[in-house]
Amino acid sequence: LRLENELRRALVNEEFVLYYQPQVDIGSGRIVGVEALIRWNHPDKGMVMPNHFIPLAEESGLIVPIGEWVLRAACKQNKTWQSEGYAPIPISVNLSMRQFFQHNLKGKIRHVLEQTELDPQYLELEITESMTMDVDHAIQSLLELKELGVNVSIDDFGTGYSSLYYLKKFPIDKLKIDRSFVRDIMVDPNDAAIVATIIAMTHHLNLKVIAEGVETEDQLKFLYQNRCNEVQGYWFSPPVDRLELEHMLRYGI
Ligand code: G
Ligand code: G
Ligand code: MN
Ligand code: NA
Repeated sequence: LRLENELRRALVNEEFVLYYQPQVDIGSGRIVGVEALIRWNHPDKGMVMPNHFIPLAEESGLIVPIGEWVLRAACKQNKTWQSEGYAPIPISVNLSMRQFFQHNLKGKIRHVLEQTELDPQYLELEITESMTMDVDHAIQSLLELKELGVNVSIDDFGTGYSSLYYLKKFPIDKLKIDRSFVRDIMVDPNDAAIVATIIAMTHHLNLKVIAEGVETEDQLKFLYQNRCNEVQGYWFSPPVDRLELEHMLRYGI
């Protein structure tokens, strides 16, 4: 209960901050997107990583107001970058299950877009496969998001409930290949085959694809040869604070 109360206080005192990890176009090396990732700048403990508080936030329901804070902060920051003259790029925000299924998700997101004046095409929402298990509900929610004009990607693709059924049924834009597959592409032929096949499939289905967790040049080469559009990972940059991200937006990675 103490952590839960601390999370409530953190919301009130605005102790959360966003970090940003660049998403890179594999052909040009340019930053074509950023993923917003929450951190907790705790008054005593310093910067606390999300795996230390997101699970409790999800259990307690606090993930809904925290997620709303993330959404608003990400949209606001992206709008600010555009006003400052940076080339417009989409910002990705992770949605939790509870957020995805909350009442009037569309209205809430529309409200944030209106408040921050961010063009919806520059917001991407990441959902996970587990959120698509209730197929009809998921399709309904996704259609509402599409009506807003935002983009939707499936995060950690390949690790969850993997029905190929929804890939043609669901109005999504992009798959994010989970880093557990990318990690071993150079050592495990099965993982190499899985990654190559996911990429080929996205091209046939007219979806975009990004590989997560790229840490080596060999992995990058493999992904390039297999026609992956975009990459994200420590090879380019870990998640960084606003100032470091702005430096990369200006001068490249
Ligand atoms: O860098 P990283 O340690 O940031 O993230 C760890 C985990 O926390 C990832 O699975 C990521 O999806 C999750 N996470 C990070 N930021 C958010 C957020 O804003 N909302 C939700 N729901 N999950 C997040
Ligand atoms: O689950 P999700 O993809 O939303 O969260 C992204 C998580 O992956 C964050 O914790 C981020 O710090 C981490 N991450 C990003 N790039 C890499 C990488 O190259 N290697 C590893 N091991 N983790 C990464
Ligand atoms: Mn993600
Ligand atoms: Na992921």
